[in-house]
Formats: sequence, structure tokens, C-alpha cells
Amino acid sequence: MKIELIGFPMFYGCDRPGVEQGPDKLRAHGLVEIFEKNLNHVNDRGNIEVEQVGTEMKYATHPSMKYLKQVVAGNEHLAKAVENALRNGRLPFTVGGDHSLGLGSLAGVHGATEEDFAVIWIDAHADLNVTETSPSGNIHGMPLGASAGLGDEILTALYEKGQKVKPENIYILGLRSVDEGEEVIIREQGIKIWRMTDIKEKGMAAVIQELLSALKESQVQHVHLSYDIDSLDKTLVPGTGTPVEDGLGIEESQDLIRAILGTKLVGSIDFVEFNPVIDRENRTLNSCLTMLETFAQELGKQN
Ligand code: 4U7
Ligand code: MN
Ligand code: MN
Ligand code: MN
Repeated sequence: MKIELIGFPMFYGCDRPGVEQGPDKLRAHGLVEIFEKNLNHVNDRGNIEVEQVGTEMKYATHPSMKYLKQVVAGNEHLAKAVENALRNGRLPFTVGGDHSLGLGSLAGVHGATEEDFAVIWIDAHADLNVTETSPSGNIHGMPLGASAGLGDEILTALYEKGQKVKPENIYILGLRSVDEGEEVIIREQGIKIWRMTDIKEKGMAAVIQELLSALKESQVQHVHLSYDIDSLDKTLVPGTGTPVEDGLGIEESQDLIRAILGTKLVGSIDFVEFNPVIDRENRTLNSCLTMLETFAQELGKQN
């Protein structure tokens, strides 16, 4: 696979510094080499430019959405980079940084694709909040909602006005921390979800079958995969800002990733929320490297 590696060094979306060091920390531990030794070709286009500001800017643009201007500006740049990569026949692999980068990533995919595409969101959280439902004001809890066209225009109009992905083409897996307002959005929009309780009850193999048959039925030809490392159990990822217990194990997560990439429909990927500064004994780093190896192996089988 021809991969365009894009670093997105931002913490404004989660309001917790350290996560912006994720891309360079992973590069220092062989990110590019992991992909290349598995027979992928990597063009590392470096990090997206992110404006450096102090905490006095937190509520400078909006009374509750933190660092709104900086998050939007960075994501406009990211959208362009993702769209360019796709137009040049490369798979954009965006490494965060916090999950607000889903805004730019999905806007770029929408810009480059003619037809409807699907989003598979692997996460402990739904990231469907809008300004009114968000308990934190952190934009990393909003990218999927805004991409579906919900909430404040400042986010939904990012890069291009309007909805980037149809709610019927959204699949969320690994959920175990959903805010009240998000539950309402999931119900009203008919978003397909598999909570950790579903995965534990049915088993990952059955969940994979359900996911793949729903995807097949939808007939989409492009899948965007957004992987939040906090989908993994909190013991595996102490170095992430919002860890949650009772999450996926490494093998479950590998099975899921292999099955999704095995469809050969995945054309763009995010890997987010690794914060090296709060990691313990490199546990999160090692979990990330293991999962990245799995991504690299599966993508290496595709041309
Ligand atoms: B992540 C939260 F309230 N829902 O909106 C929020 F629980 O990208 C967490 O999935 C969001 O890590 C987590 O602040 C965003 C909270
Ligand atoms: Mn997330
Ligand atoms: Mn999350
Ligand atoms: Mn459009």
C-alpha cells in the first residue's frame, strides 16, 4: 500500500498537553519502518502546522468550545492534506494528537470522494457531542457529530459547508462511556453501534460478522477507519487522556482491525489519543506499536 503519513500534533481538542507529542514519539520508535518492513511504501509528509497559543486562548473564540479557532484552523490544514493524499492515490494515515482531528480527516475524505463513504469509529466514547450536550467543552468529544452535520455551524462548515458523512453510514465499536445527550443522538440518527457489553455477550467474531454484512449491504466503496486507542482497556493504555475500564484486549482489537482491513475498502485511517507524557512504563507506547504492526501487516498485503 502507498501510505501518506500525516502527523497532527494537537492537544487543544482535549485540553491536556502531551498528546501533541504522539506523532514524533511514534516516529522515534520506528513508525515509518514498521510500515515499510511490511512492504508498504510510506511518504511521511511531516506534521500539520498547529498554531501555538497559551491557555488565555481557551475561551477566546467561544464561551464553551475550548480553543475553537485553533482546532478549526489546524483541521482545515489537515483536510487539505488528506484530500491531496487521496487524489494522489495514497492512503492518508493520520497520527494524533487528539481525536478532534476526525473533523479534518473526514472533511478531506468527503472532499476527495464522489460517492457516500462509511466511517468505522473504534472508541470507548461516541464523540457525538454538540455544544449543548458536551459535559467538558472539549472538541475531541464532538468530531463525529459535527461530521454528521450536527451542532454548531462553526464545526459543521469546516473545510466545506454541510454534512460530511451520513449517519446511516456510521459504525461505532467499543463503546462504554456515552453521555446522555449522545444516547439521544444515537437513537434519533439511527447510528449503528456495538457497545463493549455487546462484544462481551456475542463475542468479537459475531460482531465482526454483523459489521461486515451491514457494510456490504450499504455498498459503500470507501471506508474511513478512525482508531482511538482508548478503545483498548485502560490497563493497556495508561497514556491516554480519557481511559475507560472494561475495554478491548489487544487480540480482540487485532481481530477487528484485520477483519475491517480485510474488506480492502479502507482508504483512510486515523490513529489517535496517545499521550507519551502521561504514559507509564511505556505500556501505552507498546500497545500502540503492537496495533500499528497489525495495521502495517494488513495494509502490506494490499497494493
Ligand atoms: B475521545 C466526553 F464527557 N464524552 O465529551 C466529552 F466523557 O476522542 C469524553 O473519544 C470525550 O477521547 C472523549 O468530554 C473524546 C466526556
Ligand atoms: Mn475518540
Ligand atoms: Mn475515546
Ligand atoms: Mn459536499
